[in-house]
Amino acid sequence: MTGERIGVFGAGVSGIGAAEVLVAQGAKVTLFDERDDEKTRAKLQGLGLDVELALGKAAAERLRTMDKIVLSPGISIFHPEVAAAQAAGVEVLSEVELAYRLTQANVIAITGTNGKTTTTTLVGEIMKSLPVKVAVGGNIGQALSKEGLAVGAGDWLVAEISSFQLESVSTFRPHIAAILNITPDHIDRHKTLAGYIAAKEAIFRRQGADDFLVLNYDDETVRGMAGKTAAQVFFFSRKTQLKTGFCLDQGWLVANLPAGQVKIAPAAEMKIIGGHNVENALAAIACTYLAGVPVEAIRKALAAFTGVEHRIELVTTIAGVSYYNDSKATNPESTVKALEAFDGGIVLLAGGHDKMTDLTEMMALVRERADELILFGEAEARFAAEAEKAGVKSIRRCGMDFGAAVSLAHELAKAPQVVLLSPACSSYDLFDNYEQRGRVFKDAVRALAAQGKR
Ligand code: UMA
Repeated sequence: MTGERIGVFGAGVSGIGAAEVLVAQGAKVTLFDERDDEKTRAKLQGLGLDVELALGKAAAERLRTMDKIVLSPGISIFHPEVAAAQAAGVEVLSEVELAYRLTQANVIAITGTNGKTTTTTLVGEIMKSLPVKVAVGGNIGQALSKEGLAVGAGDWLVAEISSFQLESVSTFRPHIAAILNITPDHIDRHKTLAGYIAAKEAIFRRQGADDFLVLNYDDETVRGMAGKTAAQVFFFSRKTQLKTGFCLDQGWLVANLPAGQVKIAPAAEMKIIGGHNVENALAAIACTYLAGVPVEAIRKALAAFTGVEHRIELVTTIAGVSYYNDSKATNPESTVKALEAFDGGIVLLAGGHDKMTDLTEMMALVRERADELILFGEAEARFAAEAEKAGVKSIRRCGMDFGAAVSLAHELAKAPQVVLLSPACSSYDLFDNYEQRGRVFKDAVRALAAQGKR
């Protein structure tokens, strides 16, 4: 791309990463963003990148004068200026396609509606036991093009891939791809469920007989993709004993292969909990086993993995009570997932900025699985009323005092109960973001642990 005029559209994480990489390759880069305000301008100028800035709605018209456009995931291929440029013969590629064209490393790519980040992180952790370099990036929050240049031939690039990023790929061919599950999502962007599925399928569209495709046998849509690929398919299943594939057998995560069974790890050794995490672990095991990681190394990395920060993350155990940080749960659906991960005995911390969501399903599960519901933040009154309506046993309110809520949970919880922060609300009433809320929770829990009161 040396000397080419490349327009990078979107000056977020993805676009800034792509611009950096392209400048280093000797391209003439114009960085487009439809936002044009002082803050954006100052931020972009402060990066010190050797790029031309084209900010504002009108500037986007110049996209059609570029040789190529690298598209950030948040921008649709149906964007009028992108469509116009394409019609004018300009090649449009996603930032993931750019990453693939530039990297020398072997690629493992993971997609699905849910569980992508946990599985990608776990795959990265397991791959790090190999004596080569491993980089992790993509939808997980790092520009894949930058990560892809940090690793070389014989190394591995582990990529979390969203449907957005698969919209404009043309040569992308991961050596190992995994599809975890598909439920309707991002329909506003892809127009139909079929459009969303078609975007996801681009992850394996160019794979060949030397490549591997890992599919969830328990998900009918995903299972059906086996008939659409040239790659070698390996299924994983939490629910079915597969003749060939990765599944559970008498408490062990196993690989049933033509040559016989390989026992990988006892499920009880896993620190990440819940049925969905068994699926994530099986997918990660399949990817890494196929990449050649020795069984002992997979077992060790899996046993050490405490999950992704802020997603049912085990913080510590105090006097037999385990504390989990699920601050990423900013809606009731996510909190339902967390509640389902435990059989019962939950001391639940919930509340925050009220998004006026429907709490019916969540509160029914709170009644079933939580011994205590401790509420905080702006949503407290509505949550308390809904909980009462659902027949939740014990409801306590701490107002705007998050610290008091954590202390109360600590006071009330007795082993084998667990304390779970899974707010079902956004954090903006008391915190900058959910990450800060999670960190404040973890600090408070660790301070209580250090006091050694119980
Ligand atoms: N912009 C325009 N015009 C538009 C839309 C956006 O100019 O029509 C500009 C915005 O003003 C902004 C920039 O584009 O400055 C933002 O680009 P972006 O939305 O692609 O965001 P990035 O910061 O580049 O982050 C993206 C992914 N975001 C999305 O897919 C929406 C991140 O995934 C990803 O981690 C990052 O690249 C690095 O690869 C986030 C996400 O929400 C986590 N993903 C979705 C999901 O998981 O459901 C798919």
